Amino acid sequence: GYEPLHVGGLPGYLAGVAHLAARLGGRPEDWRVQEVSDGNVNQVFRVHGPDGDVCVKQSLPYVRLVGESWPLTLERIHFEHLALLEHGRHAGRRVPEVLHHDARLFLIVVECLTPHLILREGMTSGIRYPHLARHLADYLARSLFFTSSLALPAEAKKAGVAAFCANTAMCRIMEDMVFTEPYQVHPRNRWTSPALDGLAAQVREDVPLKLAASRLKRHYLDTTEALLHGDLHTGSIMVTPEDTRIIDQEFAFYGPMAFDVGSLLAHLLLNFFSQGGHSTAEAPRESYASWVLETVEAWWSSFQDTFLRLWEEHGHGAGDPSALFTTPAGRVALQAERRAYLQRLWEQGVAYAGAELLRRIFGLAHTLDLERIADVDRRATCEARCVQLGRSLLVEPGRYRSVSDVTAAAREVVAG
Ligand code: SR1
Ligand code: MG
Repeated sequence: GYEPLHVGGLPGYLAGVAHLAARLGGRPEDWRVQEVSDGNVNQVFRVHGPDGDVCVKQSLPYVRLVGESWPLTLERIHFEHLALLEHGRHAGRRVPEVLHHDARLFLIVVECLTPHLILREGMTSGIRYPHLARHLADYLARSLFFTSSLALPAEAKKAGVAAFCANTAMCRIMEDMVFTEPYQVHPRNRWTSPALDGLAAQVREDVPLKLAASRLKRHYLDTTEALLHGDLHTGSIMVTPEDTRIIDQEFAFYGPMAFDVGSLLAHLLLNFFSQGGHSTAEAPRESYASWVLETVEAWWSSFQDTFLRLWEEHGHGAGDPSALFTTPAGRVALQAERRAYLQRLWEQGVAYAGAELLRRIFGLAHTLDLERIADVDRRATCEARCVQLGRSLLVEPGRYRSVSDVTAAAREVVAG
């Protein structure tokens, strides 16, 4: 019964779902449908009616970025639906409200986020978001903590792992594109300009780098710590100056918390490095670039505070050790253990951030922060900076004990 929907067919479909028709108001002929597909894999439409609007997202049987030559299973929308519900329970309005799920057509309908922009667009245009760091920290801490064994009984945690274990096609994309393809000659790889040919070749010959990437791939494959977003970059976040919403959960699965941490860190750094390419004498970007790094620091600091508070208040899961530490000395040991947990998460996140930075330069999926830099040489300079820091983060994450170690290194890379 599956068929991909088109602009012309959507009003007829939505008219058959009473609560969506009521939300839109008026008659189907009055509804305006716009295709707004922006991500790499699915198709997305906004539908506007006289009384309201909705957003329709549907799986295609292939990767949209590439086309029918790269077939992809349709099930990803079910995992996105499940993840939206689960993360919505913990992070509330940081994720969009689900209005409808159609298992036959492999589609979901969610609230339309208006007047939100994709964060990557906003940051590439130099817009500041004063609440971004706190909102991202809150979303990430809640979505990870409440789906982990720190909060859940063993049975519930294992049921969660089982519910998402079949999102294998999407995990396979990441396994290949993040941890493997950038380190070999591969037909999907591409980069901006011949100026990067030498760096790409160095990456393929770099034994410590390839060992670090392959170890991280095993960590990604073998860890079921929490329900991840699974593709948490600035293109999966929609914002206004007041609001922050996390979208595009089609890669959701139980994996290492550090994968989400590292992905977000990488894309904030990538935007920082792109600012040099957008800077002009009339509109310099130094101050904006500093804001980006301040946001990184504020985000991680707020994440730690929130995660520790959640652990203190809701740490009743099978993996929480607090019942063993009831004496005053025990409480001190427990606090140290919690800080060590976050330190390990940070350093693993640093390594994942390194892998993400590298694959966004040499792999198939690039980002508009860098692609919008019109001058190819300036762009290649920014990209080489991503590679320089990315390699160091991936090979020597232990050098970056704190978030300020990373932001200082990013500044040093730019200063040369
Ligand atoms: C086929 S392109 C897939 C990439 O786009 C998504 O945003 C993910 O990052 C994935 O690696
Ligand atoms: Mg996406």
